[in-house]
Amino acid sequence: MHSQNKIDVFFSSLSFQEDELRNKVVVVIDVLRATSTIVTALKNGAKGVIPVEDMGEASRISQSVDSDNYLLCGEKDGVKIEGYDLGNSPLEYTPEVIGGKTLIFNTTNGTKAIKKSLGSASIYIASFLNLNRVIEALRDESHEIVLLCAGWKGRLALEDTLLAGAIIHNLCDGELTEDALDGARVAFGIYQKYMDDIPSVIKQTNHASRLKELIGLDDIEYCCTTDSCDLLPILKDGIISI
Ligand code: 3SL
Repeated sequence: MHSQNKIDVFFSSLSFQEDELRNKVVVVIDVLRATSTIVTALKNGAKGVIPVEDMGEASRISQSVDSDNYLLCGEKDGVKIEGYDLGNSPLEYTPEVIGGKTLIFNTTNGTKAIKKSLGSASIYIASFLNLNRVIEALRDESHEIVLLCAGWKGRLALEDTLLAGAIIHNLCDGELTEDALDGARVAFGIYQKYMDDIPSVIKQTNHASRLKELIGLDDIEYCCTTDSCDLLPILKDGIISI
């Protein structure tokens, strides 16, 4: 089992400096919805996902590639960006639509968190959908681990904290040691409080309420499904793939 004092949790992309990630393995978490969408896209046959910082970077890349093989995807404040092929609903990313394509992916918080992790040793993409696979990969990890919750515009997001807590809870077999870091203790404690009722707690989070107004409940229910995707997306050379 990985030593718990080497696991930290950052609760938003604004709560750390890039150089704090050097030589660490970063697990990026954006349950609603960016990392759930990335995991789904790769499960359904996307060739790769290029995370971008903003609309400028997305349009620069899309202008330099063959449009038959690439799709421009993402959202701003939960809504598909005008002119993009797809938004950020994982349910849109079916094999028929994205099979064999490389996705240029631009989201409000999730892809920014990934981009901010570029100086780390490795970057893994986590969601409830691939929870078990992420845990397996971390069990033998020799680097220090940072669970990076994308949050929402610099604020904590409870659904991300719950997934960070679930990862820690599994890695330590339900027993946190006394020397665990503060971030790990907080995520672990919140997960322990709600662990028997994760989907209903997530449906009541701030971001779920925003999404419910915009698109209903389907995406939220889907993103709470545990272990439906047995894969570990990893970022290498600017592209996330499996
Ligand atoms: O912030 C993000 O990266 C998105 O996942 C937010 S949303 O769920 O598309 O609103």
